[in-house]
Amino acid sequence: MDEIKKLVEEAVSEINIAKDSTTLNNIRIKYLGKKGLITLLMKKLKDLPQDERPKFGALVNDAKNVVQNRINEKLREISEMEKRQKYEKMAVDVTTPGARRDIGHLHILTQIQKELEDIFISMGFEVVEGPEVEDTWHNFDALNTPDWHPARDVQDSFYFTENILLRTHTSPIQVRTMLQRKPPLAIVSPGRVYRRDYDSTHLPMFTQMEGLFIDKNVTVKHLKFTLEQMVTRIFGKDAKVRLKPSFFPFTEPSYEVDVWFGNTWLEILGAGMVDPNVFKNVGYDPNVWSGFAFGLGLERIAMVKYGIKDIRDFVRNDIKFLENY
Ligand code: FA5
Repeated sequence: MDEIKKLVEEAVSEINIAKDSTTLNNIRIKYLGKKGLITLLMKKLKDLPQDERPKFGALVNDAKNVVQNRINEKLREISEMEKRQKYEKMAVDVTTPGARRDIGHLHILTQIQKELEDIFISMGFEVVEGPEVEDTWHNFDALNTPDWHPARDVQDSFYFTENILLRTHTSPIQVRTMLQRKPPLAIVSPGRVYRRDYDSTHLPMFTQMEGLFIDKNVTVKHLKFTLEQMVTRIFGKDAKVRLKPSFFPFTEPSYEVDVWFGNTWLEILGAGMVDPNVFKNVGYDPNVWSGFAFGLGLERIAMVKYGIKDIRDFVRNDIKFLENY
C-alpha cells in the first residue's frame, strides 16, 4: 500500500511540472501504459492472499484514476495556456500609434484670403468677385487712368487685343460693382491679377484684395480705422498703421500704407479716397457720396506675417515650403 501511495505521489509531482502534452503522454505511458509502473502492480495481485485481493485491486484502480484524472486536468490547463499564448500573439495593441497619413491643407494664400475675408465680413463688408480677363475701360479709363499712364503700356500688362487684357489690379471690380448697385456700399474683392513683373518681390501673377466703402461723409479716419482693425487682427495688437502720401489716378488723396511689425515699417498696400472723377464715370454724384478704397497684395501680407523672403516660393509648389503654413 505504501508502494502505491509512493508511486501516485511520484506520478503527480511529475505531472505538476510537465510543460507540454508530449511530456504528459510519456508520464501516462510510464505509469498507466501496458508496462506502466501502476499497471504492473496488478500483476502482484496473484501473489496476495485471496481475501486481500479485492481491497488491493480497488486501491490500484483508485491510484490509476487519480493519476489519469490529474493528467486530464493538466492537459486541459496546458491547452488553455497554449490557446491563451496563441491569442496573445494574435492580439492587436490598439494603443500602438498608427501609420502616419499626410493630410493636405489649404495653400497659405488661400488661408490668408479667408482670414481677411472673415475680418472684413465681421465689419459688414461683402465679398464680391470679378473677371480676370478685363477690358481697358474697366481696368483703366473708368478708374481715371488716362492713355499716357505707364501701367497701360504693353510692357506692363498682358494684352489679348488692344482693348482686352488680363486685369492688372482688382480695382475694376470697384467699377463693376458701382455700376451694378446703388450706394452705400462695403465690399472686398479678392482675386488674381497680372503684370509683367518678375523678381524676388514681384510675380507676373499675384493676388490682391480690393476694398471699397461708399457712404455719405466718409473720411480718411474711416479708412485708417478700418485698416487698423484689419492689421491688428492679422499681425497682432501691437501692429500699427502709417499712411504716406502717394499717387493713384483713381484716389485723391492717395496713400501707401505701411504696417509696423517685427520692429520695422513694411509697405503692404495702396489706398485713398475715391476720386470724384471715378464717381462721375459710374454715375454717382460726387457731391453726395464719398468713400475710401484700398488694394492690398496677399503675398506681401503673408511675407510680412511669416517672414518669407522670396515671393516665388508661393508658386514653386514645393511641399517642404507649403507644409510650414
Ligand atoms: C494698385 O494695384 C492699386 N489698384 C491699389 C489701390 C486700390 C490703390 C484702391 C488705391 C485704391 P499697386 O500697384 O501699388 O496698387 O499694388 C498694390 C499692392 O499689390 C502692392 O502694395 C503690393 O503689395 C502688391 N503688388 C504689386 N505688384 C506686385 C507684384 N508684381 N507681385 C506681387 N505683389 C505685387
